[in-house]
Amino acid sequence: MLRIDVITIFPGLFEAFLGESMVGIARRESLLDVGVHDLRDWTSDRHHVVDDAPYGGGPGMVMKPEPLVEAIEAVAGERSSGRKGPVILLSPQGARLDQEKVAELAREEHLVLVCGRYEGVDQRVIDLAVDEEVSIGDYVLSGGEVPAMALIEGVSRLLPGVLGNPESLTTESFQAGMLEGPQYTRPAVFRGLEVPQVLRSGDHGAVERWRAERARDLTRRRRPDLLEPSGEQMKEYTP
Ligand code: 4GX
Repeated sequence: MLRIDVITIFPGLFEAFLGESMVGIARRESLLDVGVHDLRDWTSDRHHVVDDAPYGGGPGMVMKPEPLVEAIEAVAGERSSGRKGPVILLSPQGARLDQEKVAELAREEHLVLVCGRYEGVDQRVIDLAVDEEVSIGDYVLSGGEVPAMALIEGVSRLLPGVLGNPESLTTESFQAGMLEGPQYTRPAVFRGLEVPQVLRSGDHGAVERWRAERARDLTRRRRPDLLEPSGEQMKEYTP
């Protein structure tokens, strides 16, 4: 079973998320274990302060190192001595999260997710206690909590036994690295718009070829970077 521990100053943000949908099911079926920890539990001052002004001046605040390093070491162990998996800081400075990375993380035994707020964390936290930095994309959020949830959801659905339908993963690996084409369900005609005839033909081979062509076409038009045959952006992943 995968264990994920989250360190945050907003543990309440995770409550509904962890109880609902596939993540909730995975936890209830003991395929996933998640612990959420309030960083303020590792403060020792009366006001549970976790931030301070940046050296050198400038706007905003920085997360101070003492509570964060204490929390990480309490939850993950020390970097030298026998951690069971990486400590990951969610950060715009991190390596972009993609499906290959999600699949790699799903094979770990233990993940510790550190959610930063404010302008970021004291660099010594990263130097002393963080193994990797991960970003979910080039846009600015207010904290690492939503990125942590994105990572947890991506990882959870790859855990063995989580998917109700084990075929979904096979289909996905076949479609690996491409966008999915259009999907339809009943009714066959809705407000004058028809479901493509091939999908109702019962010809499974024709359906498969049509879907492959729609996927390739859409990917070429919307995300040509995913098809680029040579170069850094072409990535293989196995769920
Ligand atoms: N993908 N943010 C983190 C504070 C912060 C800054 C630096 C650690 C280091 C984000 C993203 C993101 C905003 C979360 C700044 N913490 N994280 N936060 N995009 O924008 O991961």
